[in-house]
Amino acid sequence: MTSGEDRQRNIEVIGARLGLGGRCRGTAAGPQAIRAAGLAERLANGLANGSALVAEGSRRAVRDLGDVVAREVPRTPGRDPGAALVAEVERYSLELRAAVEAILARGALPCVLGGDHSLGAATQAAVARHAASRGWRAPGLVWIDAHTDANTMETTPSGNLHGMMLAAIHGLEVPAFRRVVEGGLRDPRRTVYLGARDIDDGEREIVARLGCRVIPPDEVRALGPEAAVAEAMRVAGGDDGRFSVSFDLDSLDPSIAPGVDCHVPGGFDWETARTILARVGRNPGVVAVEVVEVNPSADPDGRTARLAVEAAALLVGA
Ligand SMILES: [Mn+2]
Repeated sequence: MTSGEDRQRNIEVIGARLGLGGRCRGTAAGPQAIRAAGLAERLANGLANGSALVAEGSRRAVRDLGDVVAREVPRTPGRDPGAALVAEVERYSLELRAAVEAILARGALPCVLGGDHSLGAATQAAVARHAASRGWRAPGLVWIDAHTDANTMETTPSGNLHGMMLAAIHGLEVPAFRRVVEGGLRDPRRTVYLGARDIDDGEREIVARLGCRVIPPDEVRALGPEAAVAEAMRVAGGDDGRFSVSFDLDSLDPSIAPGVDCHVPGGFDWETARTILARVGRNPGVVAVEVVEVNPSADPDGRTARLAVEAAALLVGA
């Protein structure tokens, strides 16, 4: 990895207009809400202010590719979401995976806006597939979330696919993501969860068996955010330093970020999250960024979307 080169990567934003994997469909409008809250302006200002450090002519550009759009299909009530929904999530995920792989092939930094977290199968598989095409090992993963998203169809209490994509990406069988993760599996020993505090019993067993590192909010508070994120990046970075990062707004406390799909008390305050996000964004090993689960229907004053803007900007180093 050549850090100087990596820090000058252009940024390509892509929206995942997807809500099929969640409890409600409101997150499909997340990308538009993040843009409306000023993402382009924040990125432009952040990069302009940092440009004194960068040689003239090498300023990083930002390009917004628009959205990858899921079709509306009905969900079957109960634990099995139904064949139609599973088929659409698979079709959608393959389209998004190709789009993220194309960004990586251009040498740019993908910034994926969501959208329900099932989109992570596509983003994270794309990262590993791109790495394989370069002869690199699969990068690690820093997953900032109230949840571990590691259920399978056998363990899920809800049947919602946004809670299963990391089981698939770590090699467990989840039919909706079987094709999506082909060639794109990740090494669970390089996956670190920051902020997980709502973990189902079956998931807890899976995450422990896989060997993922879980740093719950209490441990982040005990270590301090600087030390916690340093540990997360050390484990995820492995020998080569490369990792991707996924930021679910529900990692924040619902009192400051109400506009999400699943509200879990006891989350990060903004100062803690800001410290973590800024530290990640300064690491030259970051290969892809996701900011997900913004639900505008639960965010009437737009405060969660504004935090998502700030999170995205910090994660891409702007
Ligand atoms: Mn979550």
